[in-house]
Amino acid sequence: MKPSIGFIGLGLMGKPMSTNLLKAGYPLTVWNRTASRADELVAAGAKLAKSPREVAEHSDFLITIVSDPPALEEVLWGGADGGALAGLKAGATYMDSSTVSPELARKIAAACAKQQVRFIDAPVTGGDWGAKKGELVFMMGGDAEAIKDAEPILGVMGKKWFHLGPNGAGQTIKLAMNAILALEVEALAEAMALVTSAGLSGEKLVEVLQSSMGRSGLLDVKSQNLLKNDYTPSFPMRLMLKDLGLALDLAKQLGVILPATTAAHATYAHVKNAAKEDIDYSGVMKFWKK
Ligand code: NA7
Repeated sequence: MKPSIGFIGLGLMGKPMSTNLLKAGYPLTVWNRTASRADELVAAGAKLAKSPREVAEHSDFLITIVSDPPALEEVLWGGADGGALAGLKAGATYMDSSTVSPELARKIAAACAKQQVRFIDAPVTGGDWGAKKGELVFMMGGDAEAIKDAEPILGVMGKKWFHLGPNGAGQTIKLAMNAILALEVEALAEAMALVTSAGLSGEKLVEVLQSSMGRSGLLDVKSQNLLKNDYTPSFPMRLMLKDLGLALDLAKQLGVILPATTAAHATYAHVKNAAKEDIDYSGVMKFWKK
């Protein structure tokens, strides 16, 4: 029999991930702060819980994917009934796919160990597009056996997973990865500002880029946003800014200087603070558009 899955956080990423689990036949209990986001899943057969703790009580395997560290702490330890961790049974597995600090991942791991719960930090990459297609990539920290046992569930939501070390390792690699993505897109926006200011078209720059060693899957996708001035969120800028902040916090703890990430953080923060709506992080191009 398939294990019962609990899912907390039905945002841009969580909704398609949980939908895929339901389609694959897993008994699913869900909770989201804004309850209406669960409507379609409930109509398709998921159970709606009244609190994160109630989700955990019904789960052999719990998954969370919420915005940031404060949101995750609220879900795990907050609320009138004490939060999700208090509801987890001994022998259960808990996997967090939010992007948070490695420090928080280790704090959760310690709390889970006291309850004989196996904890995996497993942030993802692939955007909402990868989530919908079940083609996410998981970066994982934790116990090898827990990860091995999770493979059938991972296979429903993703196409690849990497066991990177003990708890916190998944989050560390994810923060480094996102720093690269933010810097790549910021570099493209900067170069586009340069060529268009010189009277040349951005299309020409992209055409050359795509025939060069500088091309990348990411830039192939994001260059189209920049050319069309369309910043509909796939990975929202507010979350990329959060990740750059987490990467810089980690760098500070480790005594590593990240000059390019520091500069990119300031540019993204400037655009995010001026933006009136939720935009994709490729909207960093707005820095150069009045
Ligand atoms: P979204 O689409 O912004 O979704 C965020 C989710 O987190 C959504 O379900 C929110 O509930 C939930 N949330 C936010 N704050 C809280 C608090 N305080 N308590 C409970 N739940 C909360 O983000 P994505 O799905 O794109 O990304 C999720 C994570 O994956 C994030 O860490 C990324 O960096 C990677 P709401 O529906 O707003 O009530």
